[in-house]
Order: sequence, then structure tokens, then C-alpha cells
Amino acid sequence: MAGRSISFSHAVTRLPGVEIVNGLRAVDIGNPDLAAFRAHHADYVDALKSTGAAVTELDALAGYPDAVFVEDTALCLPDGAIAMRPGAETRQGEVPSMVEVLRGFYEEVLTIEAPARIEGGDILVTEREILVGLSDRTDRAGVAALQRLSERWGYTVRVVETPPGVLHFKTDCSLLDEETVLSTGRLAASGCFKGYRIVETADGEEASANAIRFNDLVIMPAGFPRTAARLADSGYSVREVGNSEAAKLDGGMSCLSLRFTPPA
Ligand code: CIR
Repeated sequence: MAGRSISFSHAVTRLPGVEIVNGLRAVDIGNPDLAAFRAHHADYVDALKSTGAAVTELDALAGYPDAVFVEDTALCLPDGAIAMRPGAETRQGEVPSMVEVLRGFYEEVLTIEAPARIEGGDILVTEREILVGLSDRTDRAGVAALQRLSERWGYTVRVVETPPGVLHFKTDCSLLDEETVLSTGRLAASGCFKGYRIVETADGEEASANAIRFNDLVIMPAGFPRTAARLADSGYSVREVGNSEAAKLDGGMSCLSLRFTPPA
């Protein structure tokens, strides 16, 4: 049976709303087109469902342009959920509504307390450990808080560095299976994946590193044919989803969902 780090029964997503044009971005390359974003989002949700997952599809959250990127608000583990405390202050108000949703699946939702800061995009959960990348959004206090909260379930947290100028740790990597990661060359060169098998993104296709393994599928952004071919050649079933609009706000495949199997 596939491991708990790649096999999930549930996902939560949130529709992009009209305020998406006010979303945060490191570099302004133009506003996302809402209709195109929604079409990509629908395709993404369809991909999740095609693996058998039950997807809770939330409406856009008024006042929070980046709320479509639900991953940053919580970490869902098989044993329990932990509400994040985003480093982006304009995103902290997204958390309470997600906690409400998660209370429908988990008896208790633990919380990261101020002033610690940590976002889900910096957290890679593998079969054997939790890697957390320090970034502009995630600090050492956030990592320490996550460590304290998750050790009750037997997890080991390992702190790593997000490459300079990169929004989140997982902007540059993804889990492909229990022992394999997809990574940009620059992140792999840091040595943080020692002990894992690594499939590197093709040169010039670094933006394809943010993919997700969700049950039988690797869901990756469309438009990166050489990386897609590498993944297919390595035996993965690949489904490509348009990401041009989310990418204008530094978003990718992992950001758009919480993926989990609630405790029985
Ligand atoms: C932000 O800057 O917070 C959003 N525009 C993008 C968040 C992407 N989330 C992720 O990588 N997990």
C-alpha cells in the first residue's frame, strides 16, 4: 500500500475570487485573469477527484486575495492538524476559517502561537520526516513550534534553507514517492535531500518543481515538457494542469490544496 506521505482520501481547495488581482507577488508581471484561473482551478480539482479523493471546495474568502493558496494556512498530518501562522501578515486572517473547516475532520486543531511564523509552502512531509525551509515567511520560532507540536505524533522536524529569492521551500521541490523528490538543481545542490532519490527539473524548467504526488498521479504545471518526460520515463503517471495565472502570484500545484486522510 502506498505510504501516508503520498496517499490521501481528502483534499480542501478554495476558489479564486475577484480580489485575486490584489494577490501578493514578488515581481509584478501582470494580474491573473480570473476566468483562466478558475478554468485551471477546475481542472486541478478534477485531477484530485480522478484519484478517488473527496474534495471540499470552499468559496472565495472576501478580503483575502491569496486565500486560494490554502496550503499555507494549515498542515494536515494523519494524526492531527496544525494551523499555521503565515509570515505574510495580510494572510494571517485566512487561518480561522480554515480551522473551522478542519474541525469537521479532526477532533482538535493545534495552533502555532505568535510571534512564531510558518507557512505550509515551506513544509515538505516525507515518509520519514518533516523538512521545513527557513524563508521570508517561516522563521526559526515557527520551526520550533512545529517541532514541539508534531513530536507527540512521532515526527522528526529537520530545518533546511529555502534558496535565496525563492518564496517557499516547496517552490523548488516536491515529494514524488516515499523516497524520491523532484527538485531544482539549485536546491538539490544544497545537499538537503541526502538519502533521497532525486529527479531534477530540466534546465530552464525550474518552475515545474512545485508539483504534487496525490495518490496515483503526479500533478504538475503545464508547459514543462522536458521535466514531464523525465517524470514519465521514471514511471510516474503525470497529469499537467495550467498554472499560468497562479504563477503570476508565485503559486503552484501544492499551494492550491490541503491533502490529508482524516483519523479514523
Ligand atoms: C503569497 O505570496 O503568499 C501568494 N501570492 C502565493 C502563495 C503560494 N503558496 C505556496 O507556495 N504554498
